[in-house]
Amino acid sequence: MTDAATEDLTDGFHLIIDALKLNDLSTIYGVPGIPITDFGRMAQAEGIRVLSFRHEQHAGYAAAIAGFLTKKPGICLTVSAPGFLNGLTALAHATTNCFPMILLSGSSEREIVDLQQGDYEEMDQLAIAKPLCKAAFRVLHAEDIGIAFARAIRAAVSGRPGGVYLDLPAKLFGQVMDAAEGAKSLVKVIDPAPAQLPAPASVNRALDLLKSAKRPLIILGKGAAYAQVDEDIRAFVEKSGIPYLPMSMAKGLLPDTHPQSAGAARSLALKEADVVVMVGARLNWLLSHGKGKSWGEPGSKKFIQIDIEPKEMDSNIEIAAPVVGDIGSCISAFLAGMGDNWASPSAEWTDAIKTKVETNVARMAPKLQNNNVPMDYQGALGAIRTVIKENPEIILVNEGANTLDFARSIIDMYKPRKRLDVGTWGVMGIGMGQSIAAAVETGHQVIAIEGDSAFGFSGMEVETICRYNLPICIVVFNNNGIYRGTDINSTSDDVASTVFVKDARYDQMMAAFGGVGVYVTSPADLTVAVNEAIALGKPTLINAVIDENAGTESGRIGNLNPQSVVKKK
Ligand code: ADP
Ligand code: TPW
Ligand code: MG
Repeated sequence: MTDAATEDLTDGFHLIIDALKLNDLSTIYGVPGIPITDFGRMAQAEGIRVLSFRHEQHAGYAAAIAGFLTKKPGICLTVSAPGFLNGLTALAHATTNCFPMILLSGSSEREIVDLQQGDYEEMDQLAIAKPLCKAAFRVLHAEDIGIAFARAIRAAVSGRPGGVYLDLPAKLFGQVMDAAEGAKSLVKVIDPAPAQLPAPASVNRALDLLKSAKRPLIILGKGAAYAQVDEDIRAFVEKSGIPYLPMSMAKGLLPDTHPQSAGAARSLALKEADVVVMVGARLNWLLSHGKGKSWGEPGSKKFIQIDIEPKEMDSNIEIAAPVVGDIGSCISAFLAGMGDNWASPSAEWTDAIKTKVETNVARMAPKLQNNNVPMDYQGALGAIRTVIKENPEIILVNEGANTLDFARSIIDMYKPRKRLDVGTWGVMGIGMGQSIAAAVETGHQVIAIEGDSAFGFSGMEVETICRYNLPICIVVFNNNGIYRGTDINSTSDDVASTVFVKDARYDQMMAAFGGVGVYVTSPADLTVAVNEAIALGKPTLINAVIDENAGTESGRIGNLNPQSVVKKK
């Protein structure tokens, strides 16, 4: 029992803390205020790590990525109405990305909210959260706190993981109950994410199809990284002899330098494959919905899909062999079913991919070694690529447009769950939240490679990073704007809408809070600065000056911009 007012009594505050602790949820990311300020203090006093942010959205992104990294729901804590709304973007992001997260939010008095009588921060938060998450609950009575947390935890991590909202009205915190009864009301969730075994017939169907393939391909997605069955995934890929493509956050599940990686021959692999095995990856926009030019001739391929969510099957195109279950169970069933004499694909196919990989890697190599001033993306990222190669434990956080696309293809990852980025939505603003949670949850050094625009979305959290003295090195790729710093507006005195203050000194923001700020203009100096940051393990921001002509509009996805038929002035 915790330290309540009297020995025999407990209250909502303490029951919530006890429910979290009982379920090994030991970190809260949030912003304090009415009605949760004292709750944060008490949680801290009871041994929960309470990390205060400067804005709820970033606390939410931290909780979401903590969920991805740990397979336990990341906890975000917000105040009512405006704080809740600030946290909601991250809750929706967690749900979209299949990351387990619980948004705990204080709320105003039910009676006043429901009669719309204008309470302090009045809002019907439960109704607003519902469409944006997997499940949403409200607790009105202290004796229901145990069950409410059990339901929230189970909803977040079982099946397809996602975001859960738990509404905590102000009155709940102070509700008193008998301490022994309270303790009994708590639930330690047993087997929160039960194994979901695939039907044997579905595995056989998939393996028969795979056996018949002439040009098979495996695509690993962030669901495969989330599953934390790294050895089995590796065994499956290696035993099959099939080339594989990692989606962005699945990079490093096998080292990007693995001989079966088709990463540098992506276009060829997608176009020519005849059977594709999707492992924890959706056929959404990131894979052109499984159709279109990048996938070669229409009808030229069949799909095997491993996913825990049955409704994912046939979402965009027909899935010839759906395998529904958790990835650990599915992959071990595949391994068992493949036996010891599985025939690798023909050398004709694997050599074609290998040759393409080698050609593309060789073509890129000299560009990555250039020492141009001002820097281009290849020179700057070539420098960081080497640092990551020498320090594969480092977690890389990455956002921006060109900064994202170039870093994803240039920087090899060597270990699972080391690359964290904008995810399914391509959202800007995840940078500092993800960096903070990555450092807090793993204790590893973090390097955040940030477009100057991307960084701005969460830049104030450098104070949070300094306050907790976290080993985070932010590298701002400063090209004076969104995509490029060169746009001109010739119709008024306002600068073009994609252009920022030229030569801004982001490094001074870090220095303002006691961290290390560095200004670099060459790849050689960038290498020195990043290595010094790692050696020091202190908050560092490197302002890396990038040629403002270097990028392209929207990076690699410029084709998604709608076109006007009206001629530009
Ligand atoms: P990516 O963006 O890397 O392509 P997605 O987020 O689109 O990956 O897809 C991840 C998929 O993985 C989701 O469809 C989700 O249901 C699935 N998934 C997540 N965790 C598991 C798991 N443990 N077992 C099986 N499937 C999972
Ligand atoms: C929440 C739209 C996509 S990429 C980007 C924006 C604003 C910034 C690109 O510039 P940056 O990178 O970061 O300087 P670089 O290297 O190309 O110059 N709001 C949200 N999410 C998205 N995706 C946007 C806006 C966007
Ligand atoms: Mg930029």
